[in-house]
Amino acid sequence: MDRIRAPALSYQRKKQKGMHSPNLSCSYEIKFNKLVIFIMQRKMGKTRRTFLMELARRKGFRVESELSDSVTHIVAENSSHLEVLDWLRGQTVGDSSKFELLDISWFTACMEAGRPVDLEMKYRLTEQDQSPPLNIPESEVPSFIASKVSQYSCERKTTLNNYNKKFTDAFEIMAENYEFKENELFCLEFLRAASVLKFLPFPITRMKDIQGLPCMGDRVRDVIEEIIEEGESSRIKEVLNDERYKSFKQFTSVFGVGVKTSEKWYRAGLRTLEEVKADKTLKLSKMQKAGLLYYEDLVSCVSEAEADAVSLIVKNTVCTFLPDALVTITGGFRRGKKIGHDIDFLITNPGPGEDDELLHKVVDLLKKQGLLLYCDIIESTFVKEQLPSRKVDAMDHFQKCFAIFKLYQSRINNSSYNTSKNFDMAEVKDWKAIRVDLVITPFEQYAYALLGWTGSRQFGRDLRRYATHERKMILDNHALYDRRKRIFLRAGSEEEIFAHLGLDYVEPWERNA
Ligand code: DCT
Ligand code: MG
Repeated sequence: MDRIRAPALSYQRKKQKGMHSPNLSCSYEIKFNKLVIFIMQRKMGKTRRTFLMELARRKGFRVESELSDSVTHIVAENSSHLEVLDWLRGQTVGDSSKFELLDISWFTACMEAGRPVDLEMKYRLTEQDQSPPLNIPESEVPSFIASKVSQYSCERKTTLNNYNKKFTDAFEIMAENYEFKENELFCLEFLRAASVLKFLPFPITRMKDIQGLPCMGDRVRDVIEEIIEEGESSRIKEVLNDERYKSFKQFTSVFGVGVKTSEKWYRAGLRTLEEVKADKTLKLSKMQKAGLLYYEDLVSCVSEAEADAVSLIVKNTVCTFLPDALVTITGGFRRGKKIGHDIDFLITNPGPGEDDELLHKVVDLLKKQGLLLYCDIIESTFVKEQLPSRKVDAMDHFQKCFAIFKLYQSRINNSSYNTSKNFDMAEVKDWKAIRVDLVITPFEQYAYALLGWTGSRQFGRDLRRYATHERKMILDNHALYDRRKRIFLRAGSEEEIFAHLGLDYVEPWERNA
């Protein structure tokens, strides 16, 4: 028997190679007369449907392009029993109960077997399909109904417990590749899909598991399908082997290097960081020079113990000048992550009056103590009463400092730092370079700044998108503006901001979207 791959996969391969759709005028001998198949285009797309129909005909099945009373088996993909019945109600056929309603997995099994396979329960679309897939942990079942999953991550509670890492890692590689190509739309498509799968309370093992979920476009589904069927994705492998991706990945891992600089270096013929370092004609910014100088330390992750140690230094230094100041760790560490690429701090003064010089004083003292390897202070560009920014990824207007701290091992709790005098200290590097962001915010904007800087990035993007599209409001890291009432909505806490938006409160550790 000519064993074939699952049809979806062959379809993908053809699509990758840019092959044309098969010639439908060919006629094939019908081997299985007892059944007449109709494949629903809904949630499948025309090209895939055409391909599957052709495949089945080639295998000797009778497949109708139009739904008629002669059809016996209806095949649907990513559709529930209820959705198929709804669709059938709109068609001009007699009694719809005469059709066998089947999931695409039945069709796939037939194609693999080269003959019609039994209509086992697992292939049938039944009313029970409205309930979640069988592999969901019992305790999670009541809270999970795919069609109720919001397209906005701010309406989902996403902890760090990711059951679908192999898919979300793949999506993040796809997204990164599109980011390098400055294709924002496709990049966001994969980031949103990754965010939905991070929320799922079970690992997906079959296409049916993503049925009804938002943000599962064709490109995303193709990757999922391949990983389910083959354990890995050929697209991801292609990206990981792509010369441009590999170079951009290296370049953008340097502090101060973004897509624009990477593009410039790549166009200049540079491919690796060694080549960048060796090229004396390149004009590097101060930030990029520091990024290259401390590269090894900066690419190694920051641990929680290191974050605590830096936090102590920052708090002590700030309090020397403003004893009542509030210093808060934000970013991934506030969301409960155990490691990060940097440490983000928000600094605010709840007392009366502001000290515009605070950040400069803090930085000067840290420098004097030999604790700063690099710093770049950006002054505030905030203008009172200006409308929040509509740009989803725009930088905010706070005064801030992008720094590299010199963290001595001796300051880290439980460090394995060896204080023995037996070896020559001059030979040993007893510190680590650590990326730190210090952000100064006026107290009345603190709640908005905290919400924005806690992230995750995707959570923040969706909050802003939700505010714009669902509430006619504009949200950024400084304020929330109600466009209908034409007023700014004040908030003293994150809870109040969620309430203004009409959203249930989401705890920081549930924002890992
Ligand atoms: N953020 C922001 N404006 C910026 C930069 C960041 O509002 N100009 C938000 C988005 C997420 C949060 O601040 C922290 O940013 P990162 O440090 O980049 O992300 P992270 O979640 O802390 O992740 P990591 O662990 O990699 O640092
Ligand atoms: Mg961070």
